Amino acid sequence: MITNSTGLHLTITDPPQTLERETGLIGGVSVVVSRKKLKDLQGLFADRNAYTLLDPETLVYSVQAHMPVDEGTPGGLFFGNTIVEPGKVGNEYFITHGHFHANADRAEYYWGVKGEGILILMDLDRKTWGERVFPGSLHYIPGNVAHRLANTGPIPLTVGACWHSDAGHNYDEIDMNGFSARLYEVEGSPRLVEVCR
Ligand code: PAN
Ligand code: ZN
Repeated sequence: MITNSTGLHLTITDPPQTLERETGLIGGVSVVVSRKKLKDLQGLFADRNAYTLLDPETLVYSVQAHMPVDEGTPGGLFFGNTIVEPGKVGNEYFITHGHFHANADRAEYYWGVKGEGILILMDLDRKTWGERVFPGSLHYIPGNVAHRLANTGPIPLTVGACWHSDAGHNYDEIDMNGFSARLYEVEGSPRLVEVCR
């Protein structure tokens, strides 16, 4: 929805959207929701055996996005949240798919709302590192850096995000080559473990 401001001269209205501070959820118009279950994330987790033993209908994460302009519009912004459920496949925490942006130099902000996790980042040299996510954490994701969330806690991890409407998503690179490290629970704590290729 693009507001045509000419009809608004001297009016005072409620905003078309709301943001619930406690939950990070967006209410109002132009909000799209997507959900990823285990069955939608084939090949994402390292332990294929553990994956096949889990219920394919298990929800892994959901995304709410407020998209006031068409995807691909230069100069606009999208605002959303991701909720990653608690869980593991083998010793690997539940994660989002992860992506570079299709317009690779587009940056993004994430911030922690609820729960605890790790934001996993990888640059074009395939160097991978993590930032702890917690309520109040703020994360600047530079352009050309792939990003993925992992829930390392016992409750759903809610993370807010704001990104360019012409950023797009490049999932192919991650489908082909993955991240160079995976986040496992090792001796009770999250650890990034380099992937042998
Ligand atoms: C986020 C992500 C969201 C889901 O809104 O799209 O966390 O992750 P995947 O897109 O990797 O499945 C974002 O980074 N947008 O650019
Ligand atoms: Zn992104």
